[in-house]
Amino acid sequence: TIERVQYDHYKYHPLTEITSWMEQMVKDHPDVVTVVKYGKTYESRDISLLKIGLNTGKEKKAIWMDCGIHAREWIAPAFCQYFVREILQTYKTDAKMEEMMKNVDFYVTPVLNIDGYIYTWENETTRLWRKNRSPGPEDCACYGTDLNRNFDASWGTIGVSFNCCSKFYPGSKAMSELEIKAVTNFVGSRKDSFLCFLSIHSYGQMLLIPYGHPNYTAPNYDELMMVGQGATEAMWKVHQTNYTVGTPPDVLYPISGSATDWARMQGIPLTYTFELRDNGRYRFELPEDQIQPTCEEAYRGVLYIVTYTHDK
Ligand code: ING
Ligand code: ZN
Repeated sequence: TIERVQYDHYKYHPLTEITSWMEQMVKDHPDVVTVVKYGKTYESRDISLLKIGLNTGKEKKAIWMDCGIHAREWIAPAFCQYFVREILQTYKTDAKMEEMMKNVDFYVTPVLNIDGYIYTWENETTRLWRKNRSPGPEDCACYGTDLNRNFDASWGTIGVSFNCCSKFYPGSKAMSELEIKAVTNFVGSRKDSFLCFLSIHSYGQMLLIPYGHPNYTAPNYDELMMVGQGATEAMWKVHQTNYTVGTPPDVLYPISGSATDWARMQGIPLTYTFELRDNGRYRFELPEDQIQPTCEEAYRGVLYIVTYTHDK
């Protein structure tokens, strides 16, 4: 008999392995998981998500999670994969998770910035690449747009640099990038079904709520803060890791054009950016022995938000 080797969730994986893992998830759970290709990257690779939920024949609500919008934040794709494994294991024995899987579809993109992610796997000199890999404007020799500055949300107004060599280059215009067109088309065309939009980054141990622009306040600011506090308390209980909740201008720096600001502006009520471990020691090169504890605590935080959203 052939014994299938277990996927090691506590290592970082190159894109080819993540892609075969996604296909394996569909084979292992054909009634619950499907792969949806919803766009192409600049280098013509497919952008795919896993749609996860129990088929009830009824119309379902939706929850969004993207990981790896920034190439070097390797813990983020690792978390998306851990999250998928956990919910697929839990719903069979846990009545609450089963209920949520009946009412909600989870749309999980393990790696959004695929070209950038592959580039960070090339060699040591490219390991800390952040942006995608589209060429800059004609008069510029540099590559890449910061995908988390390219959304149509006060685009280009704060926390960006129009030097196309900068890490924070927002692109030539809002939604100029294929990766962002893919997300905004997919989510925008079913925005009334999305209850919650989560975007996973590292590092800094923060839970960021909209808006990134200091001039705007979300209409449900109090709710976002309250649920965020609950999530960070749940995360603290796992390994006593501190996470700070707040808007980017209050706890980090002001920004424009982010995914979660765009999603909140679309009317999705609960949108959060997770900044996973660590606090600055290893930064984007979080050692593999921290993958498990980081995922365990982040899972509790996500579950807190998802449960609140579902029960509301
Ligand atoms: N940090 C985020 C960034 O895009 C952020 C911080 C995200 C601020 C979303 C506001 C909204 O700069 C990292 N590490 O990418
Ligand atoms: Zn990031």
